[in-house]
Amino acid sequence: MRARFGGLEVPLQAGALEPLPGDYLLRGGEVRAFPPFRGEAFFRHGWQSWSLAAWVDPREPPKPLLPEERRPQADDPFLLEAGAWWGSGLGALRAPGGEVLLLGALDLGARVLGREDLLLGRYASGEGRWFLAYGPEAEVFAAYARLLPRRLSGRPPRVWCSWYSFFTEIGEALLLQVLEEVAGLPFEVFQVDDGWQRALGDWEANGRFPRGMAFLAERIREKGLRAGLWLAPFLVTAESPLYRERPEWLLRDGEGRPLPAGFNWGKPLYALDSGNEEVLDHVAGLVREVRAWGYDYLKLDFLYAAALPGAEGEGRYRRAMERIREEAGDAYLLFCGAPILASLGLADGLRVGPDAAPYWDNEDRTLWLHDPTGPGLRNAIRTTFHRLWLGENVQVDPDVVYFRNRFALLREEERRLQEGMAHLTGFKATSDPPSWLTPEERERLFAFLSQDQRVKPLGPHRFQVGEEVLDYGPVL
Ligand code: 9PG
Repeated sequence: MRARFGGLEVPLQAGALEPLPGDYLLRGGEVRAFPPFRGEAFFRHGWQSWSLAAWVDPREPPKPLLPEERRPQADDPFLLEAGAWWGSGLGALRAPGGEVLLLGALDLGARVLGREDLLLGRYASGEGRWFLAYGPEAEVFAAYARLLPRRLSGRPPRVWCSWYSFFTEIGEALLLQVLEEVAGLPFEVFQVDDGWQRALGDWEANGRFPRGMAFLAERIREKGLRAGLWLAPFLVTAESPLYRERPEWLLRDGEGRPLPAGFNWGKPLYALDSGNEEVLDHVAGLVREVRAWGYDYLKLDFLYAAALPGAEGEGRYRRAMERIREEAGDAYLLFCGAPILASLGLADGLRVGPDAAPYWDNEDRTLWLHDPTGPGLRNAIRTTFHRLWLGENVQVDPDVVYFRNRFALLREEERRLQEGMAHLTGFKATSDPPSWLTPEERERLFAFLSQDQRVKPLGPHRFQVGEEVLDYGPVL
């Protein structure tokens, strides 16, 4: 079997082959495409928001991400443990002339291996459809994206989020103060992040929110803002009351042990079994409750937990998220730590990279732990940049921009690149409390929120953004 793209012939192994206008549709549980050129770079697409998406050297095998405990929250563990370059859902090879051969799954649960001489696509179970295209990078990625689910409504929101300045150290008094400070800046959403809940799995206000979460939502709405709330609905730790009270709700491995879901907040993480109807009722009840409190912007985080152990769990994940989507009605749902392709059509907003941080890179983690998923602008920009092609399917969230110099180690060019990502995607957020800003910084935040800059591509990595030219090449 062969696919023909102008003068280029690509030998294939697949169950079936059908020409689409200009491209091809393949079928099969496993398909192979043998490029008639040596692939100079492989586009490896990480599984979820924080997982690496980048062009890599197919001749240099990936280094194992450390520590092992973090793998389940860094990527589909299979992709990290295979010892070769595997990606989630799609993969592409760049030809010496710069053209790109892309193999992308059209059904859930797919992985793609890339070598200089091969693209191999495999569904974790059963058969499925594949898209194959060759041509200029932007065109083949856009053609693939057109075949994926879409959900786009209105312009992306402008968000103040508590995480990147206060982390879990939030409370009612502090947030009411910031709420006063943000008046006069054109935000639309005031989003309370991690730190309000009693424990993972125990989604009631803790002692630092003495008047409860509905009270805070009312104060936010009085200011003309939408109230936003963070939840990690499928995550628990061994200290969560749910862990003891509902042991049958835990996702378990073949030997009956709770399946490791990562390590964070100094503790091992576990997942609720999203295939269990009672778990879905519980999560739907949670969404109903926070909506009744007055929150209509929900940041649903660590969602990969509902899809573990990896690609195998994507169908189960999607059914769970469909249930949440139904329950949430017209609330804005921002998915985070979320399997990317399995979230399309359900999420309003989707985080497409690692967390921003007020520094460029944590070099120990990059160098010794081979971990491109940790917080830092370098990691956030690199992976987000490689997912901008999803911008017609979902509002892509590049994470927050920093305007403050207080408690920050960023250079001017680094800030500008991150601010540029917000202009490229239209998704504008910050965690800066206005009282931490100098008058000039506040001016800049005001301009950021109130003016949409015109974006003009000047090359594959260069953009004119308003008056500035930004070059992302060196970061990628
Ligand atoms: C709250 C935070 C913020 C943030 C989210 C998410 O890989 N990790 O260990 C890892 C931990 C936390 C994390 C991202 C990755 O942050 O992205 O915006 O909501 O949770 O705890």
